[in-house]
Amino acid sequence: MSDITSIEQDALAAIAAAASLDALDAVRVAELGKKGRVSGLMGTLGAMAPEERKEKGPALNALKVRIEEAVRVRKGALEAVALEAQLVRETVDLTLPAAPSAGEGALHPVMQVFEEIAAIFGDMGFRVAEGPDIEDDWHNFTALNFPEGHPAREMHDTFFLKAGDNALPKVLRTHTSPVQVRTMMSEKPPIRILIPGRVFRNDWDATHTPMFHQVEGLVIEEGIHMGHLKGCLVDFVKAFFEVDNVVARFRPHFFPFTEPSAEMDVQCLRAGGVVEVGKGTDWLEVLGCGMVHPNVLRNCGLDPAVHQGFAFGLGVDRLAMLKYGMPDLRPYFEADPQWTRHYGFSPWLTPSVSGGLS
Ligand code: 2NM
Repeated sequence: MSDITSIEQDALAAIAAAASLDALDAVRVAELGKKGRVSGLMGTLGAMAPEERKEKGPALNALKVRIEEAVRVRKGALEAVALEAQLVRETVDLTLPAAPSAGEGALHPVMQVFEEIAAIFGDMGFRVAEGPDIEDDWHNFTALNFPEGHPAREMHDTFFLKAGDNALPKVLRTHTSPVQVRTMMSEKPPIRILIPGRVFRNDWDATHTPMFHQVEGLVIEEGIHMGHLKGCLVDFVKAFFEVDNVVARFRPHFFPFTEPSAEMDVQCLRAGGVVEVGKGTDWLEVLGCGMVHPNVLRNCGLDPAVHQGFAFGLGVDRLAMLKYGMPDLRPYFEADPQWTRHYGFSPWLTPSVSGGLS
């Protein structure tokens, strides 16, 4: 019996002292392994008298079970410690500044202006909607009240895609308005959406690129009128140019999809190639707008006697040029890192009306 007691005390002390999983396994092998001490005692059972075996057999078995259990508990504790150490070792400090090599990227001014405009209209309850770059003729023109064969379709310098067999011809969208059409057809008013996106027109000179960026907006509700349009857009230019005293004027214009239609100018000062809004006596054209044409409402399944709306559209590339003093449009699409470093924005700073736009 004293063998059993001393082996047990010994083994439990060694198990408690094992500082690693390897050390613990060595103890386990020394006690319970084929050549271990407990196994050695088990081997002596065969030579014992039956009465002695009856007594020692169960006692030895119980010893084996207790040592096994002690090993299992110690193993769990050592594994927990190892896991804790690994978690500490592999911690990533998200508050550390990015490595210098990661600082090279910058947000393109067009993306910055997209974010600024979305922040302003987001505060007014608009949500962003998007749609495909490749559109069909119906969503890009017909639904928007461009008559078949009307010169306005050519005015847009449309890129027409080859029609497949039995397919209607597709176009690269010339404006983001087909997204408004899709939204009016799939959702019920009230609708307040802002549509940023790429648009395509076959035009290429110092101030035009065949791909450029637009933001359009649409509000559809009962009882919407020109007063809502005016209030909304004047608030927008104040927030966008970060000035309180903007003088705006609405010049009559023509768009097939709105009636009446207008272009909005803001008063500005032009000096030394820079434009300052809120000063001076010059005028700067900012956007096009109007009340959604009854034909467009009908084409989209709405009843003009019930629902009215206003819409607007602006060119983001040009507005970015004006706001951030970039003299030329062409470097926008040349991916020159020196230009991007100079004119780009930190991707970590999200524009907001309350926290500051730029
Ligand atoms: C502009 C100017 C004026 C416009 C109209 C619509 C729709 F779908 F509601 F008819 N979407 N966008 C619109 C109106 C766009 O861009 C210069």
